[in-house]
Order: sequence, then C-alpha cells, then structure tokens
Amino acid sequence: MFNKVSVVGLGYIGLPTAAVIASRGIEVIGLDVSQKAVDTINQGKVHIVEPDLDMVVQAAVTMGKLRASMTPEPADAFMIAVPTPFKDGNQPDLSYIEKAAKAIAPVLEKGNLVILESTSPVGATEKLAAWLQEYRPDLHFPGQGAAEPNVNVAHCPERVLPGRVLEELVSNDRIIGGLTPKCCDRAIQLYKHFVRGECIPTNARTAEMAKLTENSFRDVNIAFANELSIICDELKIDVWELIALANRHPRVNILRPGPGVGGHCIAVDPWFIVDSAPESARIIRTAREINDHKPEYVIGKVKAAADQFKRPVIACMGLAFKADIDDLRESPALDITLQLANANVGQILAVEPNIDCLPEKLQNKNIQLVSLPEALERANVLVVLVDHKPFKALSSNDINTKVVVDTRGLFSRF
Ligand code: SAJ
Repeated sequence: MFNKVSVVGLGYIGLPTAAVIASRGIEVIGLDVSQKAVDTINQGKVHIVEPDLDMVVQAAVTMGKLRASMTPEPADAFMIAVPTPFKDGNQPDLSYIEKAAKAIAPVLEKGNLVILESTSPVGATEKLAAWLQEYRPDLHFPGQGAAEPNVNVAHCPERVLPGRVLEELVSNDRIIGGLTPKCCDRAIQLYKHFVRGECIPTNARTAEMAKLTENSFRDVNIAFANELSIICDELKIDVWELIALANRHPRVNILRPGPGVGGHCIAVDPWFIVDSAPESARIIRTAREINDHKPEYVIGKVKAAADQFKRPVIACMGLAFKADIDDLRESPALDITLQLANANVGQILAVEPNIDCLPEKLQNKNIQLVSLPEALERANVLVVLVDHKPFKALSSNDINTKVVVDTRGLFSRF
C-alpha cells in the first residue's frame, strides 16, 4: 500500500509526477530546495510552463492531496527527480542525486521504496543505494552487504516529451529497473496507480542504459539529418525534398535537420554513454559532435547572407530549443543569436513569441526583442531557427523580399 509518496525535486518532471499521483487520491509531499517553488506550489500555482499543469496542480493542492515543503518527512515511497547535468569534460554530475539521498536518508523506514527517475549514467542507482547505506547504516539496502534488504531501490527513468508531459506520463510504457526482482515488484505496484502504459521489469543498469539509448538514438538520427543538410548544400540539393523522398521507403525514417540539438536531454544524455565507454561509443560521440557543430555552420551561412547588404538587419526567428515552448535551455537558436550579436554581423532582431523579455545572456548586446510584424518590416535577412506556429503561418509573400536562411525547412515545399 502506498498512502503517502514523497517526490524529491519539483521541476519539469517531479511536479507533474507529484500532481498526477495526488490526483489518484494518494497523499503527496513534494520536496524542493527552492523556497519560491515551494510557496508557489502551495498556493496552487506553477513555476514552469507545461500545458494543463496549472489545472492539475491547483486541483491537487485544493483537494489537500499535494503539499510542497523544504523539509523531508516520512513516506512509503520516495521518487527522486533531480537534475543530472554534466560537468566540464562532459562527465555526469551526480551531486544532486547525492544531496537528495542525504536529505531523505534520516526519514527512511523499513519497507520504504526509493525510486530514481532522473536520467542517469549506468551504475548511478547502485551508487544511490551505497550513499543511502552510508547515511543509514541501521537499514539494509540492496547490494550493500549480506543482510536481506529492508528498503527497495529501483530506477524508473522518466520518458515524457516536454509539451506533452501530462499525457505521456500516464500513457507511456515504463521501464522498471529494480536492484532486485522484489524492488521491481514494489515499483510496479506504485506506477500501476497512475500509468496506463505497460510497466516492464528489468535490472537497474539496463534501465539506465535504455533511457540513454532512447535519447542517443534520436541524437544519432538528427545528426544524420544535419550531416545530410550540409552535404546537400554542397551538392545543391534541397535536403527537405531529399528526406521526404527517402522517407517514402517503408523502412527509412530520417528525422529533420535543424540549427543544432537543444534541450537538457538529447544534447546531454549521449555524453553519459561516451563517458562510460569512451573507446567504444564512436558513433554516439560523433553524432554529438556533428549536432554541436551545426550552429557554427548556420552562423557561417548567415554571415554570407548579411554580406550582401550594406546595413544588414538580421531577424533571428525563435530562441527556444524547439517549437511552441518557452524553454531556452541549451538552445542552439539562442546560441546562434548571441554569437551573431557578438560578431557584429549587423543589427540583430530576436523574435520569440513565447517570452516577454530577453534572457539575461542576450541583454546589453546589439539585440532587440521584437514582434514578428516588426521583424518582417525591418529585417533584410531572416534566419528561421525554430518552427513556432506563427512562423509556420507565414506565406511566401511575407518573405519574398528577404534573404532567408531557413534551418527548419519552414519555407520548403516538402
Ligand atoms: N530536433 C531536430 N530534429 C528533429 C527532432 C528534434 O533538430 O527531427 C531537435 C529539437 O529541435 C530540439 C532537440 O532536437 O532542439 C530535442 O528535441 P526533441 O523533441 O527530440 O526531444 P526533447 O529533448 O524535448 O525530449 C526528449 C524525448 N526523448 C525522445 O524522444 C527519445 C523525451 O521523450 C524524453 O523524456 C526527454 O528527451 C528527456 O527528458 O530525456
């Protein structure tokens, strides 16, 4: 029975997870280190942008099922959803997981279940069990000594797509990687409360690698598309037409080229595999390098376009890391805009319909945040960096007097 669940980390994954579990009638206590996040949630509001999340959080708080706090308290299960960024040299930084372990250890009890949801390098769940054992020598954790474990530990990686989190949280299949088969059984019991997809048991190491594999698969496929886009420029072929044609083959499914790969997942996770197996992870490393190089290539194209004008006015269309969100983390669009400004290529206009003011990084540069109509009025060079809905709605009449660098194929017929 799970009467009370504690969710550690109330960010893009933790908060929706906490709210959905609470909506199933289970008491949820959400833990976070940010007083502001805790206060916002306790008022029934949200501090992140995700469709419908505000409604679900408000309902759960109003029903008294969801509460946020900075102080850990006992619960039946603990779900850790904290960031796992990388440090210099592309090595995974597990310090947030270690801090979470330290925070919950004093309130753990026999029979508890501890789940790691954060995307993690292979071996992280074993490390989590070892940290917990260190902080609570009176309890028995799996893989730590000969005694029968009395706390269960599992890795159940999150797999939701930003922008569709609430839907995918419930409908996606879940990989349940227990440190022992009993850990798997307990974790499946918990997830069955709110997951409609299948809960598939495996061991923790395989679960860790499965999550990294999913994101690396996408990264490699996008790198293939990005490489094709550069080859096609050289050979004077429309890459969008090329990919559309190749994808007509029943066993070919090439993703779309872009200005580079952004976000905190696909641009980060493949490095965890490279770090674990540096000699063997060759295609995964190369894909990362190709995708990371793409912004530089785009900047070269924009400079060439700007050279055609005495007074170049460049509209960078989109700053987010992908369409129709406000998330600017690891965004190649933002990086390209910043580098164009730093290189004094011309007057830079940024068009980002999903934000109200420029991020700090872009302030005090030669960059103005403007509306789409103003950009179309003033710019002589358009750089399409994100395929936001309002940009997709433009017609060829809107752009035919401009020089266009289109990284998303918005104005391609294919
Ligand atoms: N991108 C392209 N071309 C494409 C598809 C995407 O250039 O054809 C770019 C996007 O513009 C963006 C980046 O890739 O900059 C990543 O976007 P995304 O939509 O592919 O993925 P994320 O980072 O929003 O979410 C991914 C998802 N993983 C997979 O689809 C395998 C999601 O399910 C994971 O839960 C999430 O990472 C995560 O948290 O790990």
